[in-house]
Amino acid sequence: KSIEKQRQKIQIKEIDPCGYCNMKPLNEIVSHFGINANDNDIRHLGDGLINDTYKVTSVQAGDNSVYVLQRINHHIFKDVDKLQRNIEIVTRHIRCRLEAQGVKDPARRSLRFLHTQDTGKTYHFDGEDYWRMMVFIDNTFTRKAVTPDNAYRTGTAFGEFQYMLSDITEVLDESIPDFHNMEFRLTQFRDAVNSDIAGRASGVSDIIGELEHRSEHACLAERLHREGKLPKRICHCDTKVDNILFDQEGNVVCVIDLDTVMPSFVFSDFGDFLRTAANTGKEDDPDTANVEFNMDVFRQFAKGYLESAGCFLTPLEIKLLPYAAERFAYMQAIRFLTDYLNGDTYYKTEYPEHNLIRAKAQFALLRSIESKIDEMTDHIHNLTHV
Ligand code: GN1
Ligand code: MG
Repeated sequence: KSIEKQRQKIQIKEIDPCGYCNMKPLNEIVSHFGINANDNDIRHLGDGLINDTYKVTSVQAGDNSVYVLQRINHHIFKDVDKLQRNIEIVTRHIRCRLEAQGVKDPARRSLRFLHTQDTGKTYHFDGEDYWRMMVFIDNTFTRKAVTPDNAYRTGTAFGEFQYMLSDITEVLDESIPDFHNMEFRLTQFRDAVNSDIAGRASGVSDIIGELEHRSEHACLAERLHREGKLPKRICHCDTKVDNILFDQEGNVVCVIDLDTVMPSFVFSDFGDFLRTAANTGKEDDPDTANVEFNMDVFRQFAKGYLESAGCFLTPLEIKLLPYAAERFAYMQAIRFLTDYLNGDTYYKTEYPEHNLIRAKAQFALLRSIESKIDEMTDHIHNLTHV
């Protein structure tokens, strides 16, 4: 039933043909990639907040292929050339691995980007905006909600994604520098507290104190890395359930949304998924009594993740998976509160206290996670004996 709903949602979004973006005719844009499309064969797709996305049906004789066109948000991803280089390396590597394993239909299991005819690059710059095109993977669906079952499948998918990338020899760039660097996020936070540009710091001294109190523990990964005990690996860094394409039977087909793929601690993928998916409340729940850490989702996600990633993780990485959940609730509380103190310049807000409400909800989630660390540790131990 939920697949049917998703399908209806996708169809509704695809109704409105969309010939222009930012006053630019989109069929002119796609022609740089060698694709011919009429205005009404280009439609809005999905509801991403960062990039603008369109579905394009080619009208070329002999080619009724379907593609995805995206305008890349280069205010967030400032170096598009490096961004696309990362994505090309990763998708090529995954495809080679899948081909070597002899999996059925490797072309559907990894994103494929088109090259422009003029520069041969996988993006087109029109003097103002950056565009890219990829092949549309048909008969797949995204899901918004997390159940223990899709948490398990999502865990195996993100674990396998990391596993397939664990032997890449090229060095990838950070498409957003210091994106998941906790020490850097704390520096930004402390700068915001000290400059107090919006005059909001005195009203939130309690939560500032609570977060400061936990700051050393939150930076454990950075310290272990400096001591040479914890590696960085290629991670997805935006592990939401809606960044996975499922088929009609609920099997995982492909991991998408690769903009934030970069070197990070494996905790990024494990922790950020649980931060979003294992919260019984909303990310911005005004009633923190709704917010709790859902252990069923944790158990299923951890099981799936370890089944596919357990083979390459070090014992220390495995042992610290419960810390990963803490780290990301903490990091997001810091990021929301920083934005509140800066006068709401990064995240879109719907009302003046929105970022503070978000920070408080993330802090409530953190408290719940803290109360379950022992239970989580036991579960990981039972799965792996680490
Ligand atoms: C941003 O809007 P969304 O879900 O793509 C942010 C994430 C945060 C998230 C919090 C590039 O992601 O890191 O976890 O908001 N992405 C960026 O809701 O900053
Ligand atoms: Mg997405």
